[in-house]
Amino acid sequence: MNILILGIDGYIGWALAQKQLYLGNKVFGIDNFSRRETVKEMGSDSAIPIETMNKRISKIKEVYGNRIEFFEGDLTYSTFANDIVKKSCPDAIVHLAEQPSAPYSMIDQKHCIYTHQNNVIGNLNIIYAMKNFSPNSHLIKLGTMGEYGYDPGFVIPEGFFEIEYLGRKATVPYPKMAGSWYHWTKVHDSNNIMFACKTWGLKSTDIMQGIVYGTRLKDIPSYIYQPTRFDFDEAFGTVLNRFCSEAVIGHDLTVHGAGGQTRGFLALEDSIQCISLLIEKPPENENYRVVNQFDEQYSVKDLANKVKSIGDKKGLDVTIANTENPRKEKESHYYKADHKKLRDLGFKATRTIEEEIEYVLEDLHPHKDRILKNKQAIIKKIKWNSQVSSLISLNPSTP
Ligand code: USQ
Repeated sequence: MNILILGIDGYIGWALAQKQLYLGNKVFGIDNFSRRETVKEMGSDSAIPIETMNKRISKIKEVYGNRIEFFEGDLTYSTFANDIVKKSCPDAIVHLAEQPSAPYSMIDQKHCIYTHQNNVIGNLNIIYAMKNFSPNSHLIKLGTMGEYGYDPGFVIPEGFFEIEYLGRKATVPYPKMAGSWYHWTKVHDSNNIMFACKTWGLKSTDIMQGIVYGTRLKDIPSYIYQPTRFDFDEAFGTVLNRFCSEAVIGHDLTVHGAGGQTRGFLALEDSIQCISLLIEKPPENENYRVVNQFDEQYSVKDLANKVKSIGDKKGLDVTIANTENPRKEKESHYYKADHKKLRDLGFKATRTIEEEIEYVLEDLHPHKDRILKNKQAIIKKIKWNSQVSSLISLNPSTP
């Protein structure tokens, strides 16, 4: 199969590319390197060292020959989106090329607008490129569980649910109640994709993914596997990856408020497993399929306690600090979401979260100095309710 990975240089993209090559597929990848730039803007760097794309690709070619091709470019330019879709003749397009950070989108007006332009316009360009040049491809789009919101008060279904109103029943999309500008861009993308599937008969799986953590991929031998990036700064580090990085350098685990926020979580390995399953098994009886992609739910407090108990056993002497929550979130909330479809397709978690935390702590240990060097980037400075105005750039490149 030809797999086009948009955002191949990112945390998930680089791991997915290697898995797809390992499975025997041909990979076309694009990236504009904005993640490297925005993490630098946060005063940080990947804890695990990563190579330049040139080096990444030449090492990959030593193993897999010409089964990989890379193109640098920006999806907000429609000609680039068209060219890459024409060149790759993709069976599946995996769209990971978006600005992925909620805090980053909340910095100020400029970062909010950049996130919208990059995500919403890039996604529309891909939809149009598919319609015009590859209408039979399967678009696998990375959305987020955060599209639904976190405190709707009842169980979150997978995309659609049946309601009864004034005596009539209908199946409708579940209402979206996102909690950051970033999460809203994913809602806009979902609506646009749903409309394109309905109107033009395109085929897509919209993944509502939970929070991803971890460093490893099981199947690929370590002499072939090239590590993916691992962020811990306030914008691009997700909560469990941050807690592990904090534990390794003896920094307090930064639990927001009482840590009562609950989310669905999944290991990097399992995110790749799920996306690979979706590539293999496109939707059959529907054009627009929504899956909730996570393994288990945990509260932030549960995760901090797990990292403390595993870290302490390794002699790290982990401390937990409840800090003021910079976000607009409830202290605690009811949270339960369906996640059956991927299990029905064959998904089974590779490891327990405890095993994964142990591996992350082990993998970060040799790079402790890299985390210490950028320690100031851990501290939260971005607040949901204190936007400062700044000049708006309407240039769709990184701010
Ligand atoms: N949190 C802490 N301490 C920290 C960092 C975060 O208590 O040091 C808390 C946050 O307040 C929040 C929870 O942990 O309640 C999750 O925060 P996060 O930064 O790990 O996750 P989030 O901002 O929701 O976004 C991440 C990814 C995003 C993805 C999303 C999936 O950055 O790309 O879409 O997870 S989900 O959360 O299910 O929407």
